[in-house]
Parts: sequence; structure tokens; C-alpha cells
Amino acid sequence: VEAEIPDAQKTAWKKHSASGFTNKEDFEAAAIRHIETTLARSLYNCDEGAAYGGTALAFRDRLIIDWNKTQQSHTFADQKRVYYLSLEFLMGRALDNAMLNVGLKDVARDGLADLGFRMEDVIGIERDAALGNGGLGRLAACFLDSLASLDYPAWGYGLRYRYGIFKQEIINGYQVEVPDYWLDFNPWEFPRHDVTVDIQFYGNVRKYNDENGRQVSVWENGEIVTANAYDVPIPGYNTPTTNNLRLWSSKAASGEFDFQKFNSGEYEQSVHDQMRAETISAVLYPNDNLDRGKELRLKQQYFWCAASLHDIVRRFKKSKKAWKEFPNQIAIQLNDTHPTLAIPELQRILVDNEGLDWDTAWSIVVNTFGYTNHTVMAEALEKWSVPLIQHLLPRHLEIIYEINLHFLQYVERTFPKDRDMLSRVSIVEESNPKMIRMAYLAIVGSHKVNGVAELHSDLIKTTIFKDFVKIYGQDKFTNVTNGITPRRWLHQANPKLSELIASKLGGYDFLKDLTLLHKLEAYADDKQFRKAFQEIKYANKTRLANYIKETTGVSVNPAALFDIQVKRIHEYKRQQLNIFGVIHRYLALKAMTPEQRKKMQPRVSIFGGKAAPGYWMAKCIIHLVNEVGRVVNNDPEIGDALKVIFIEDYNVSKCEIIAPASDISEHISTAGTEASGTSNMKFVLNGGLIIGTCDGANIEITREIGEDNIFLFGNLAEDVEEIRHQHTYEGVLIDDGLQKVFDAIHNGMFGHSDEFSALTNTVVNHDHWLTSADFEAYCKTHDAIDEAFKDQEAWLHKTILAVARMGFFTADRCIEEYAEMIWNVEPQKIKQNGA
Ligand code: Z15
Repeated sequence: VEAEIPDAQKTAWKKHSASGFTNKEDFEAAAIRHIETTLARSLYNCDEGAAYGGTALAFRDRLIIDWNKTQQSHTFADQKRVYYLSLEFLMGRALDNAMLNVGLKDVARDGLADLGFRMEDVIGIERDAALGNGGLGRLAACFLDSLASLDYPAWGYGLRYRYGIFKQEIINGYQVEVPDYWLDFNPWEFPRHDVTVDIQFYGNVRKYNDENGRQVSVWENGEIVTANAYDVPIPGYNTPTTNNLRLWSSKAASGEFDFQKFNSGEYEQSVHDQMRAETISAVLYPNDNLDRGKELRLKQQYFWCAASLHDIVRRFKKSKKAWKEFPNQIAIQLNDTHPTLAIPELQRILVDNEGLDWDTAWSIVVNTFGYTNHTVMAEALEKWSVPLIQHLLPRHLEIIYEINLHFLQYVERTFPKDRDMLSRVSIVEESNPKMIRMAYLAIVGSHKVNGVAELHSDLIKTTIFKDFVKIYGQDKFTNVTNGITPRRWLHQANPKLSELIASKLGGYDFLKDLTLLHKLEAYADDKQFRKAFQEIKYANKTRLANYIKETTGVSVNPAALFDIQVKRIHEYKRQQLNIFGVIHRYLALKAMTPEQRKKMQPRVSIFGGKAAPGYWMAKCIIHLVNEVGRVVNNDPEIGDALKVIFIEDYNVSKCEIIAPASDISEHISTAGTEASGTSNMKFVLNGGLIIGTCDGANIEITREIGEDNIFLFGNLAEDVEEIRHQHTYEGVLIDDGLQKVFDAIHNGMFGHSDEFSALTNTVVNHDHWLTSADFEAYCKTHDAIDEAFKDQEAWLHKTILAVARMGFFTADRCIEEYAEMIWNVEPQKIKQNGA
């Protein structure tokens, strides 16, 4: 390709080619140029917003240079690439991350100071890119950071929602949802006006026989919606590799109006069609771990899968390689079942459009896809009704039935006498209406299936997917325990701790090889190191205390034990267990003499998290936390002994302030329900300990850091079913301490008890989540934590050892495991100067 360009053109290009700033002077020049020209501001109306804009645009320019280089180099090298398909990318803010990853944050800080601005204020202007609900979306964001940092040729594909996850406001103690319109100034995206894909919905399937007598299917007469690409650069840490996140936005097919309708006087109809098309990418569905089969959600899924596959296939066809090379060039990872339609879509492209025979096409499909499962909970497993798919995607339904037929024939051959097996594993559930089980389709259409922590990967093999293990064998099923990026979750969120670690380890290499943290074990008994470590924790707690004061008006003492549970509100995550425990503590404090109270370990119980708008029980929990806070925080007898805080609108950027400030964080899901959890990793990496159940990644965290350095409690996953059985047949036994808590609630201590009757009744009636069964152990464990915290030297010993042993939980290790076991891809270094 290079040879075709005339020399004169190359010379002119090279002479003016952008190179990007590396020092303060050049940064200032770039920022001011953007403020004056791109933003049309002057010295006299340059506020913090303009300073943010100028800084972001200056860094964007820098990212683009490396991004172009990376994409060009990947195209020339033509190696296997990874495509990560996720309906959610919970990216948070981009500027701080970009500055740190390219290593120019200090340069920018000095430059901004010259211009009269503080770095922290400028960073704080940016809106979070909140295109996700919780763990699953944040995992995708961490994986993008690791893929780029490790130099893997990889793209993310997602939807460009106009509204991300809603903003949560707490009004009179209740959650109120406010739309998150985040796109009015987003310097991090590049509209690719030339990259569009037409996507079809509805219509019918026409069959005919071609000249060879082969039956051909044509899907036609549908409604067309256009997908427009928006690209977001993903810079790696300390490497020129800058990958791409491509987000699709929906538009009416003709771009503007349907001119025929417009001219024939159907102006309203043409505007309506346009709005209908744009609705597809309008809003993120705000449910976490819950499936609600809405037609628009299915439209989103197909729109995004079809656009992404079209893009991937187009790129492959340019290389002029044989189709059998497809899986050698392309690995596609399905983040949960949300992108499962990509499986029948690729089969459709290969068979209907490219004329491959079914079996050849199917082997390409299976070798291309990998599927990650993130839950065993029935209510979160996706199913779509057959009539809905028939209506929206008639050809895909045929293909799904065909896939199922081939699959069931194979099962029948392998297990000839097991009729039950066929109905159990069928992709089509024979209910009324019939339903397509998306997880089964994903398993059948992928060469590897993985869970996200050891316990979870074992559970899927022994429960929900056990028949599939019999059918395909053990090797198709594997585990990749989740991880987090230490760049954002240590270096960016906790710069002081990162600096202290670097001072002992002789530099920042640990940010790219987190196992190097083990060298900190040598300092667990070092007095000076302990002191420095403790001072950093105190400073981080002070930072959070200031934030709490500003946002809630409540003063909390940074010397108190900070006990934090921040995550989506869900019954299985058991925030109700936490708040009932807090009430139990409050009642105990009230029963004490002032002298006794003084001896108690002061605590701040901090909650945060969003409830899905339709999740009544989760909203009740939020309300109870806020009412308990109102009562406890205003009780003059209690003072600093206990404070209860609900942090409004928990999100990624707030987590960056919260995670470094915990002494204890709560990961207390009913055993067997939390697939992995990832905030557990963030808190320990930042020098806090965990109170947790034997669930998800808690188990591996315990194995790594040592059981002396974690507070585990509660029933085990293997016993949960038996206890639920007892609840059904013998009734629920309410723990004595919990009964006192319920009595206090019923007596109106926290406002009208009707408000909370749903919460207490569900425990009394079924206690599906074992709130009562685990209550006593939970409270006792908190007492043990109080005791342990009093011995600060021993506590520091534990927290330092824990940090030193967290190396395993870097997302870099996850990506290396996926690359080796599932994708079969190699990293590709980008040369500093061109491809
Ligand atoms: C979600 O955030 C998770 C699982 C899901 O099935 C859905 Cl729909 C959303 C979470 C898990 O609950 C959590 O345990 C895990 O750490 C995270 O995915 C990433 O794997």
C-alpha cells in the first residue's frame, strides 16, 4: 500500500504530520489553541469547563496519533484480532486515565497551574461515560484497558446510548431517577460518518432453488435502520498501543427524512419514522442481573450484533482470505448472552449471503465465538419468546431452529435412550409461548464457555449447564476469574498509595505486573512503612469524609471504622442484612450507659448503589437505609459511635474516592449467588479488609491473601438449598437479634412501619436469601472486626499483607488467560515511530 503513494505527497505529509506534546510548553500551546479555536473562548471567559475542554482536546489529539499508528500497524500485520461484544461498557471518566496512561499527568498539572486551574477541579468537570449497570459493564471497561496495555489487537463493540444509566437522586429518603444525557460535550468520540451499516427488521423470508438446485433463503421487505459508527480511543498504559471501542448509533435509513413521504405530504409520518429508528440506541436498560423480555431490548441486541458482524466480515473480506481462515483471524467474545444473536447472524451471513454450505459455515461460527456466563440465577438468564423473534427476525428464527435440530440430532446419537435429556437441553423451551434459551444457544454456538470465578465456574458445570458438560465434555467449560485494572483502581484512584509502593519497589513496574506487589510483604512489619500506609488510609478517609460532608451535610470522623457496601442494590447482595445489622448495633448502643458506649469502636456505615427503577424491594432497602441514617445521625446520645450514610448516585468516578477509604467493605451475598464480584478486589487492593461470605471471588481472595486477613461468615453454597427446603416445609426460624430489629421497625422507630413491611415479611415468609439464617454469624463477625480494629498495628499488618498478595486479581492476568485458552491471539507491539 505504501508504495502506491507518490514521494512528493509523502514528503509533504511527513513534514506536517502531528507529533504530540511531551512538555509543559507544548501542552499549554495545544490547550490554549483548542480553548480559543475549537471552543471559541478567550482568556476572559475561560472557566473550569473550558479548561477541561482544552485539556481533553489536547490529550485527544495525542491519543489520535497513537491510535492511527496502532490501527495502521494492526491492519498491515493482519494478525488475529479479538472483538469483545458487550452491551455495556462502564468507562467512567476518560481524561485522568488518558493522562496517566500516556504518562503526562504531571506535565498537564503544571500547565494547568500556569493557566490558573487545579488539576482535581478540571478532572471533576467530566461526566462519567456510564454505559453500563454494574459489574458486567465495568469488567468490560477493565478488559479494554488491559487489552491495550498488553498490546493485544482488540476492539470493543457496543451501543452508543444517548442516555446511560440514570442519575440517582435521593428525595425524602426515596430513590428518584433522572435521565443521564451525557453527550452534549464528549470530546472522546469520533463520529465515522463514512462507516454505516443498514440493519433490517421484520419482513419475510422468500425461498427459491438456485441453478444447482440448492435452496436459497432471502430475507426481504423489512424495515431498515442505519447504524452509524462512533469510535472511542482506548490508550494502553505506557505503550503506544491505542485500541478502538466502536459504538453504534441508530438513525433512520435515509439519514434525514424519507423524502418520498415528505413530498407526498406525510411529513408527520416521516418524522415519526426517524424518531422510531433513533429510539433503538436511545437508552440503556437499567436492570442488573434481571431479564425483562422487552421488544426494544431485542431490537438493540440485534441492531448492535448485526452492525458489528457486518463490520468484522467487511474487514475480513478485504484481506481476500479463504472463509476457513475466518476463525484464525477473528475471535469474538460474547459478554453474557446479550450478544448471542451474533451466532445465528454469522451463520446467516455465511450461508445466505456468501453461499457456504451449512456445516462449513457452522464450524466457522463455533470456532469464532467464546461465551462468558456471569450468573447462575434463573431470573437473570435470558429467554426470548418465539413469536417475538418470529416477528422481528423471521430468518434468524429459522436458523435457530435449524441449529437446534442439528444439535438435538447429535445429542440423540450420543445418548440414544435419554428422551428427557432432549427436552432439557433443547434451545427451544416447550412452554406457552415457546421460548428461546439464549444461554443454551450461546453454548452450542461457541467453542469455549467460561465462568468468572472458580466457585461460579464449578456451579455452572454442576447445575444450570450440567447436561452440556455430559454432551460436550469438561474441556469446553473453563474458568477465568475476574480481575480489575490496577491503573485505574490503584494508580488513579489512590495515587499516594501507588507512590508509596513505587518508592519501595523501585518504580511503577507493578502497574503492569501486579504480582510484583508480593515484595511488599517484607514491609508488613516495618514501622515506618506501616505509618506511611496508615497515613495514606487516613488521608483517603478524610477525602471521603469531606465529600460526605459536602453532599449530605453529615460530619463523620475519619478516625472511625469506615464500613462500606457500594454496589447495585439487589436482594441477593443482601444490603438488607447490612442495614438490619446496623439497626441491631444501634439498639445495642441505645441500651448502653454513656460509659459503655464510649468504649465501643466508632463506626461509619456507608451504603451506595442504584435500584433498578422497577425493583420495589431494592427501593425499600434504599428507603430504610436513609431513614435509619436520619434517626441515628440525629440521635445526640449516639454521636460518633455510629453514623449511617447513603451516598447518592454511586458510579465509577465516585468509586475512585470510596474504594481507597474503607477499613472494611461488605461482600455478603447469599453463598452461590454472586458469580464473582469485582469491588471486593478494588477494596483490598486499596488497603481495606473484607467481611464476606464464601461466594464468588471472595474464596480465591481468601486463598491468596490468607484466611487471617479476611472476615468470612455464613452458610456455604452447598447448604443453601437444604436450608431453603427447610424454610418451605418447616417455616423460617427468625434469629432473636433479628426479631428485636423487626420489632423496632414495626414500632415505627424509622418511620411508618408499612413502608418496610415487604422487607421484613419476605424474611418471615420464605427468607430465600438466608438473611435470618446468617444474621447471628454476621453480627458476631462485626464484633470481631471491632476487636481486631482496636489493635491498629495488627490491623496494618493484615492490610499490608493483603495488598501484597492481590497480584492475581489484575485484569491483565484475565486477558492473558483468555488469550491463551480461548482466543489464541498474540500481542503485537507498536513501534514508537510508525508501523
Ligand atoms: C452483572 O453485572 C453481572 C452478572 C449478570 O448476569 C448481569 Cl446481567 C449483570 C455481574 C455479576 O453479578 C458479578 O458477580 C460479576 O463480578 C460481574 O458480572 C462481572 O463478571
